[in-house]
Amino acid sequence: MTITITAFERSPDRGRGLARDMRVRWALEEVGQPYEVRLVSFKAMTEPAHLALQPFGQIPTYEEGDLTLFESGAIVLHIAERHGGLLPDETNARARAISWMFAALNTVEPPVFDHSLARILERDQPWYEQRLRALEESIGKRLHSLSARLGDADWLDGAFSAGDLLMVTVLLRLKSSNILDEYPNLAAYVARAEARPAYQRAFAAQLAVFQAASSG
Ligand code: GTB
Repeated sequence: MTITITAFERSPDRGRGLARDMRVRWALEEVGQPYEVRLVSFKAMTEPAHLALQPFGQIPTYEEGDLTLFESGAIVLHIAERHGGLLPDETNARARAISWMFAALNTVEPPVFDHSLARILERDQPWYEQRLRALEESIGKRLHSLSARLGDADWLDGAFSAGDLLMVTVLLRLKSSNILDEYPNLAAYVARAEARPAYQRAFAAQLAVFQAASSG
């Protein structure tokens, strides 16, 4: 059955792989599932056809036969459950990998995402510097704990899993700041993940969308 996901027709990240279709593309590449991409404009995202797939008018979505999913974390979990390679077989190890998926999205992503939004949208506010410092403090707390847990391991809990995939997509948002430099093991963790052939294929595919839009 054909898998179709949605992505920005023109991603504001200019092909840096920061929009949330990237994690879905990467998961599909890791498990070797081919997929098609339907590019949507900001206008189309507000229209009924897209809202029927994604009630909040966002990307990504996932369609496979009569199954439609939204929320990138749920989509990655679905892919990991249906195909081998992203979750361990052993029950407890599998549950721990899923804990890391939730940790990435619920514990680490919120301050990281708010920080990147603040840098884009709140620069002109009189309280900008104060807000940035507060967010950096929150991020620092999370990264300190994550770095301590990772130690000198390659991945968070044994083999590379969907937990690592989501965590790395979150940490990648920090690349344009110098925040990760303070945590060499986390910077190496991100680099290790970026070197995975599946990541590189996914990155190239989303970059090609930006390049095509720029040349058209
Ligand atoms: N919780 C949802 C999920 O995980 O699927 C959140 C989805 C989401 O935030 N989608 C964003 C979106 O559709 C795109 S990824 N936004 C439009 C809207 O809400 O109206 C977030 C994003 C946007 C831009 C950049 N960037 O330019 O760097 C990076 C990430």
